[in-house]
Amino acid sequence: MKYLLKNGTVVSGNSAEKKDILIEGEKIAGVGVDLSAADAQVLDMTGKLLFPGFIDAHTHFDLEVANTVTADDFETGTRAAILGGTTMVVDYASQDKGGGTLKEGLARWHKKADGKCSCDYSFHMSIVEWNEETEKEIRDMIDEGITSFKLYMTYPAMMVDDGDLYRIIKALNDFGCFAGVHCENSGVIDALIADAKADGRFGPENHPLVRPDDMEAEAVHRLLVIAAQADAPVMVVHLTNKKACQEIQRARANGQTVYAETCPQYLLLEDSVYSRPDFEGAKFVCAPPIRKKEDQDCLWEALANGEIQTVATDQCSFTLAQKALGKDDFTKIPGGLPGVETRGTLLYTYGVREGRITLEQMCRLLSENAAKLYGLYPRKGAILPGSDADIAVIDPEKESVISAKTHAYHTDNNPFEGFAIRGCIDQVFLRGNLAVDGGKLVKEKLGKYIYRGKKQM
Ligand code: DUC
Ligand code: ZN
Repeated sequence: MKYLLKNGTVVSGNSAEKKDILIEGEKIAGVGVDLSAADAQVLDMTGKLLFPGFIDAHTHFDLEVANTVTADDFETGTRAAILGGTTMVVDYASQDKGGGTLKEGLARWHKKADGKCSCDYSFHMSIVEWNEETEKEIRDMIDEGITSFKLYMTYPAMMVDDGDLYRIIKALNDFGCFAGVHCENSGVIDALIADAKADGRFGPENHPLVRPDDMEAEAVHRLLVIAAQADAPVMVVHLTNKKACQEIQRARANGQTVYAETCPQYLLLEDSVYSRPDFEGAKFVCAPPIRKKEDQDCLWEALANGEIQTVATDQCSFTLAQKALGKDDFTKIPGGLPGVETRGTLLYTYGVREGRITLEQMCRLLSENAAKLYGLYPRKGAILPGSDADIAVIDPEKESVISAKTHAYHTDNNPFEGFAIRGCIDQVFLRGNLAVDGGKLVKEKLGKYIYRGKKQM
């Protein structure tokens, strides 16, 4: 199939210009002014914004959390993703503690995802145990197209100690790979939870109190000191607050390579959500927790000045019935929020429209930088001849309001309920296939597993 997209504003990381795009089969065949192709279907894109398909490099579909499984699996989750302009997700596969291998973890995640995805997909590999065998498996993972890894400094079933953090970060760098790290201080969180329970405090309003910004910043600091010792780059995932940002600034000032990711919930929601009546605060329980206005301001500034490289979602959805597992004890509330469907339109509405970031920065944050970090550029993350024809089309004139009544997730609540959206996803091309048209999913399950190379930034 050939498409000629005429007169849209084509956005890249450094320009937003009126151009035509010619799509042939799965690829972009040409980008320029006044293109023509006799046999192509012509689509008028006047007034529309055309971005390289968004990449969400932080999702959790079909994941067991707190004795339940996320409401969205790869089928429903990637449907929501592509409706939101996301043409590729990088989910987290995981090794099992107690002798599990990386290969077993990868096979398990392929089983969850293969044949079910409506957008392209890959995995990061979570390393939860480190030994000689695991180290040997890094090479196997690279052969399988996995070049990024995840490490946890909290969650007993996942976390590695500081010594292994050092060893793993160093070994990954020797292979030209790196890890994204969940930074929170596990021991202090446990102690604060014990204090809350001893005081008889069991409601969701306690969630942010037991996972304070200082303890995230402390973990970021420790990670970065360890990374300096290993002389290796590292990424801080789901960065939430000002003090943690300052730790990253400090490390960079010392010459370290540090990448950072944040998520829309940390840019747009405040910690007062945890005190909403009738257990509504449970909807927002995620780790790290949602912070304060001054933290939001700091994160927006860091997006605008390039200190944060990507906005992902940490998509991890649960129904209200699942959240109610923690009705009598907030520590039993499964942690996570949905987000893949609204990341692009929220960033456009509250970032670009409100003058906090430019269209070009939005492109870098949602697509280009993730493609470069995760070894996909310029196949993904770019609208260039030879790139996959993954294109997210925004109609800036269309408006909507986010609601659980109309969203595509397999869940009955949305953390951004009631948020006005100005600029909706109109069309989405996935490798040359028109998968979303007029905001509706018209082609499902076209997603392919994508083998990734090494980082390019
Ligand atoms: N945080 C969550 O809230 N859910 C899943 C994983 C994570 O890090
Ligand atoms: Zn996560």
